[in-house]
Amino acid sequence: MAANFVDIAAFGYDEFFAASFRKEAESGELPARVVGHNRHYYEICCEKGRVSAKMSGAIRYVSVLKSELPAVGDWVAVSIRQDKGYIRRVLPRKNYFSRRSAGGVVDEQVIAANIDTAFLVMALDGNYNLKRLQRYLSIAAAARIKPVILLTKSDICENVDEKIRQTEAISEKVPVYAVSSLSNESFELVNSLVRPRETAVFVGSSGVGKSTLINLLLGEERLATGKVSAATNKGQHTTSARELILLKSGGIVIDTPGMRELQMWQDEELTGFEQIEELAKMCRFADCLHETEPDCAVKQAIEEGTLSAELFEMWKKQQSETRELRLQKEKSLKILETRRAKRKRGK
Ligand SMILES: Nc1nc2c(ncn2[C@@H]2O[C@H](COP(=O)(O)OP(=O)(O)OP(=O)(O)O)[C@@H](O)[C@H]2O)c(=O)[nH]1
Ligand SMILES: [Mg+2]
Ligand SMILES: [Zn+2]
Repeated sequence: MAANFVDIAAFGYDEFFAASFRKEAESGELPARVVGHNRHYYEICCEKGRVSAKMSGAIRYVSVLKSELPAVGDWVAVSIRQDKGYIRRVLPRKNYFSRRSAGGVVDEQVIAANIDTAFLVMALDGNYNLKRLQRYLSIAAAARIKPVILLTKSDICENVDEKIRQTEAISEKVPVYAVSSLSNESFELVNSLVRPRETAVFVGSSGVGKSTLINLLLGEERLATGKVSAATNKGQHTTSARELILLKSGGIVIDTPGMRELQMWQDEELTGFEQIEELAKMCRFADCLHETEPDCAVKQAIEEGTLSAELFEMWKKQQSETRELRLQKEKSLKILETRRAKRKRGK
């Protein structure tokens, strides 16, 4: 354990977390931020430095949902004994980026907690896919996290401006930037988007250049970066765990492993479809499904070419996925609540 005193405010500790820490603090406990974890240990930073920590039995016992366990970016209360940390409690989160994790029971997996900016990273090669981006935008909106779209590998794309326009067309007011890890301007740009004591998470498919960008910000090859096999365009994930890193500029970034599939968990909110919502107000029927109803303003706009048919298809797909997810979630929560009740009764 590093002996020097660390100022945890540099990691983003503020009055919001301090207030909830004080409320239940027991003697000997310290506030700490989770900066990494693997199967067995968490890595945390507290005023005493960086420490390996384990979850206390109590947390494991009371946590029924995966999302109740500590995640990277969380503030936690720890007690430290012989240079080892024990995480006693997860402090309430300001927000978190999560996805649905499949298994026996549908559960929620927290990707990163307490985030100011989510960089939605998509490469300007075969990875470019507006449907996927739409999904990331919906997750960020539902989580109340400010998104910024980074289109990477601009150096190998021939129609960057066109791609920016297409992206802006589905993302409304969200800023869109094309970047290349080879360019100094991109460094300046991304660096300016991560302000001191603010936390930015990088999310996106494997191989889009998340770790390469973070290395650029760090000014060193600290994170491993990888090659995507051109033959399959699959490659293996280079980054295997989430990690929180303090930049020299004072900003805080979280690297995440590429996600193959991303499904929403938090209260679904469809964004980027404002145009459709506006049009729907002008349909003859308030509950118009925009299918075969007469005087449907949405269908009419598609015919007139003022609404993109593609955007409408995306909206329909997300609507039905949202409905299905809501049902599955209700079912899973019931199972999990039963489990929680049984534990409380000591079974
Ligand atoms: N041409 C070009 N290649 C890039 C750029 N950024 C990253 N790459 C390459 O893309 C590959 C993948 O980069 P990574 O940074 O490992 O991607 P990642 O998003 O961290 O991937 P995972 O860790 O698997 O999620 C590497 O071979 C990089 O050199 C870029 O701006 N331009
Ligand atoms: Mg990586
Ligand atoms: Zn309609």
